[in-house]
Amino acid sequence: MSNRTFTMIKPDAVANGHIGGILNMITEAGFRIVAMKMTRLSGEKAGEFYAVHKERPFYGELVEFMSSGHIVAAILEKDNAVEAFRNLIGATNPANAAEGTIRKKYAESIGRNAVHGSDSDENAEIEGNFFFSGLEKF
Ligand code: DAT
Ligand code: MG
Repeated sequence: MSNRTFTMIKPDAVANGHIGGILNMITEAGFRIVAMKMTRLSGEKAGEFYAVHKERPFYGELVEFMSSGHIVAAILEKDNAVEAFRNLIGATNPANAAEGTIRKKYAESIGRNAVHGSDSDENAEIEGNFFFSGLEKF
């Protein structure tokens, strides 16, 4: 088990002014921010990032949404980071997200759900490398 994961604050949460609130929940939960940047994905880049979902019915909507505005990408560090961060963000659908989770507090819907969190150590590495060079993540 690795001690790093990757997150994005999604366009809905950025547009609604929740960057500060979400970063506060992340640091209060004991994660160290290793690397962070605010940027915007083109449709092509969003499609590449979510390529694993390309056969799913919501793929087009997902790519359009994720390229609709700015995002904040970050690499986070904590013991058992992937699982600990998935617990902090809560269920994909905010209607099912537990009290105290980021999605319970900030997500608008299953599609506009405020944050991304990697689902495995392997994907955390791949996704972190998608946004950050080696020099940016020490
Ligand atoms: P998660 O982000 O919790 O890992 P996922 O990997 O299954 O969820 O899906 C990636 C994103 O795709 C998710 O955060 C929001 C969107 N999505 C998933 N299921 C959806 C659905 N049924 N309708 C619309 N968007 C959906
Ligand atoms: Mg996922």
